[in-house]
Amino acid sequence: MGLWTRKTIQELQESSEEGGQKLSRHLGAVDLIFLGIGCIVGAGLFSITGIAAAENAGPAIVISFIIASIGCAFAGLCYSELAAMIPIAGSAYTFAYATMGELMAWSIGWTLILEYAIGAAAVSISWSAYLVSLLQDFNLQLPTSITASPWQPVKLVNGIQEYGIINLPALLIVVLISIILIIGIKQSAIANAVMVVTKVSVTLAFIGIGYFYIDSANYHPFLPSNTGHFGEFGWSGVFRAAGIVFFAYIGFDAVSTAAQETKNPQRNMPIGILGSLVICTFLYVLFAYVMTGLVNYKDLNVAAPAALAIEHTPFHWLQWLVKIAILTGLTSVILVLLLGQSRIFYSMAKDGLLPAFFCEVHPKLHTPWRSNLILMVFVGSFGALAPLELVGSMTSIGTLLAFVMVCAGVLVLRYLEPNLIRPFKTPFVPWVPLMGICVCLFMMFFLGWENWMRLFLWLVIGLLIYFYYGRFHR
Ligand code: ALA
Repeated sequence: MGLWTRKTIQELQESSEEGGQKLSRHLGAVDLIFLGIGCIVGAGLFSITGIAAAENAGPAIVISFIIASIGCAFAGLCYSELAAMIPIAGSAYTFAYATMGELMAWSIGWTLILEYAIGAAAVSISWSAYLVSLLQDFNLQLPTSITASPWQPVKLVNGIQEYGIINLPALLIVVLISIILIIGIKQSAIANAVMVVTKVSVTLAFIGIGYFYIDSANYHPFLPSNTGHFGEFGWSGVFRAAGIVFFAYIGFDAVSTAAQETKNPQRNMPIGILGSLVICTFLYVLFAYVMTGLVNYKDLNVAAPAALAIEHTPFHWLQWLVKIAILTGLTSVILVLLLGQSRIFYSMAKDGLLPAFFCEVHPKLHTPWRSNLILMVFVGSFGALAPLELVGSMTSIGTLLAFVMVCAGVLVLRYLEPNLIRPFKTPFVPWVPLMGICVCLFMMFFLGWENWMRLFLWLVIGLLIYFYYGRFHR
């Protein structure tokens, strides 16, 4: 047993079906596309787009969305190959165990915390902003001190900037969802479909209505010139914004965790992963185009920019409907991210890399309740105290690293086990995985050194835990 010990695909399949818990294959391609969109459309579109347009790219944010989608398409093809071949919940962590060994699997599992847990915190901050904005429509004004982080500037109506003390609504939604997860929730395909239809309808309505009120003056300049600082407008800004709005695409990889429950994963996994990506790319580009056409990009640095954009149409009454739909959509994303995180912790604890209480299932509720409680405290604290930009960028850089490893995993496994049956093959290997690695690294590079430092620190903490704990308990 060494750092590079790999689990064979057969071992992974056997351990996933231990105890006779075999999941039934009932999901089809359309279900997977709904699942994908359910996890994907959220804070990235409804909040982060505005911030990235205001600070990095201007209206050229639409180009950033296209660049991010290209990286995701390459990674999506690699996810499809591994998910069809290793159809087990655990996502990139499990793939890494099969391809690059224990140390890499641990590192990826550790990195996935940035994607799922920190990602959930980011979405909770966006949720809070939309709640505050909705309450304002009903003349209920919550003070900034309890609705924003101490590091998040909030622009008041009179133009004054204020900082908060704690973001209570963000904390509240994390607590509520954690309680639901502990009690046990069976997310039916129908409930998910309803939320997706609501979210997509609102997005389409925003695009359809907003299009007619675009002020073309807002597109000049389309690509504002660089301020002299790397990543602030100009092309470096467009690329940095691509790394930031990459957040909006996160979630298509969560489709791969449903591989075990999918009929004919060989055909349906790629359709689910890539189909949801294509639909979201289409929606995102149009949404960003309309948003930056309605509001001058300089004014979009608010946490609820879609609401601000609607104020620029005569349909003010639509605002609260749109906000309720966005709140529902964001709730589903937080739920799926927290659920996914507890599943990944569960797999890691089962392998002994994390303490056993992470996979302890409540005898009556049948949920990993301790894991959910710990996550509630961790994610809740980030939601309550961190600014959206910080957690959003950390989520993006962590997820990009996981995608790089998944692309590399395809190459490694093709080399080590060329004869394995691959129900779905990534086309043009090695080029597609290599392009995936390059585009994701490229976006990571533009996220700036502060985020690299945070990622580095995070990995160092992870390695310390592995060398002082995981290695002895696996
Ligand atoms: N893609 C998800 C969102 O934007 C995480 O909220």
